Amino acid sequence: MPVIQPVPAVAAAAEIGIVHLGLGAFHRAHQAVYLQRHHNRHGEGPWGLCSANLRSNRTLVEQLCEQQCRYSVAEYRDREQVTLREITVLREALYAGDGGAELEQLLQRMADPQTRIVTLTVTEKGYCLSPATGQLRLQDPGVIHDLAHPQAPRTAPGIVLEALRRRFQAGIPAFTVLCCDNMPDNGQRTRQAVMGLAVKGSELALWIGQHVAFPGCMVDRIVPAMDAQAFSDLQQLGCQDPAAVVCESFSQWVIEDHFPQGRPDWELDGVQMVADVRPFETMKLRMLNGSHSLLAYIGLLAGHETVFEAISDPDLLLFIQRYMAQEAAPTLDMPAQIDVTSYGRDLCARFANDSLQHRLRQIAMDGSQKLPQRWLQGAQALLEAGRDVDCIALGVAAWIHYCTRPLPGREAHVVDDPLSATFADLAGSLDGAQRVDAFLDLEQVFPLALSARPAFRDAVQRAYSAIEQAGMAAQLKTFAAHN
Ligand code: CS2
Repeated sequence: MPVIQPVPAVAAAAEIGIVHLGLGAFHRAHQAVYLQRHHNRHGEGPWGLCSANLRSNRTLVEQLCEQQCRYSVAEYRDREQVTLREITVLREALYAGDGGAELEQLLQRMADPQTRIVTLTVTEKGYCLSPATGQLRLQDPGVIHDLAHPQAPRTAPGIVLEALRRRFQAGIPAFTVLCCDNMPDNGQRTRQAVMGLAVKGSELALWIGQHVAFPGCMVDRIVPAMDAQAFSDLQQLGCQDPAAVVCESFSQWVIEDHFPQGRPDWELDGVQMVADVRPFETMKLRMLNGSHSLLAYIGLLAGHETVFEAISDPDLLLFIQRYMAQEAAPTLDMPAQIDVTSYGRDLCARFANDSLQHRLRQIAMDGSQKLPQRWLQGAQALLEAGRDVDCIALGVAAWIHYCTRPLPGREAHVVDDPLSATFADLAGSLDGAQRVDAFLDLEQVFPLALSARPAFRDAVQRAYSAIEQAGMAAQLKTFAAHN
């Protein structure tokens, strides 16, 4: 039976102090829940939330507006134990996708002196950076547009820059920018994207350099995309909310404590406020997200659909355990109180939560944007230390198969990735070892320092042809036999 969390009567009005870009399921089930806890303690206060979708899902914004921005979050510990929360801290939902008046409303909200923090979950590709190097991609159509029309921006960094320009010109103190996407050094990357769009050496650029804080943070909660099954499960619980989200009960947020304009006292709501977030971020990216991406490509090639199914495959479980112990953990440098082995054990238990339909295809999306921080930076460190990268090599080979060949036993599938046209070209003109070579030469994805290493190239080539010849399931058995 669900436990329904009552909303305290004080939780009525709050001034909007935080504007969020990217009103997806993750934001609704993570940041908004932390802010709700804060709101439940304080009631009225300066930290109400305004969240905006920049491009997709206008319908969700309309639904939220119809229901006074209230919605439900169902947190599943397992099939039996679920907590249903009502979120009321969202004060305003906006859609800026059509530019014009709607974008103007968002920019005004961001430029309002009450707004002191701007947070973002716009996915890795939303920052228009090269995933391998972190440099702004000057050939990106959104970047070209925003450089030419900075006051009518389309990209997330362009919107942040224009809002900051308005504050600068009006003499309003800057807001703090908090990136909540799964990127390495995500605060610095966001800074790089915003500064990359500003005119170099301009007064605005200097002001941003001096006054805008871009703390980094690590966010963690498994939030599958909503589907018919999830909505029907919610109906069983008596919840008919079209804006509802489902997620696991686990949640973690580690934030670099650098908010010159103030912040909610998040540490009282379970947030870890730290001086340096990078070890936590790297651990999460390589252990959790790295395993997720392995489960996605390898699992899909082995015939699985969901994370639960994939981790229930004993050979794949062994493979993931080996990856964590031999290819992720050795690359981490954690504070003494963090036990990486038990962190890994807990992750496997979270992946085995059978009440979530977490589709491998959801994770497989945008691989070109995800692989550098999840696998490749770690692979480079391993090779430099003279260690093997067999698990990562199998992952890369599986990714190339996934991007270029139909999945066994299924209809041709759509590869959802900003580089999908490039993948299709490579698949159309090259085969076997040449195809693998061409993928490894994609500089946006593979840093030169890694792709130039024969040991890495050979390991991926071997894994690619082994999958081609024997199939993924057999390949996993070989791994299991050598464990
Ligand atoms: C997943 C993440 O879709 C993905 O790529 O790896 O969304 C993952 O579920 C979250 O980072 C968990 O915190």
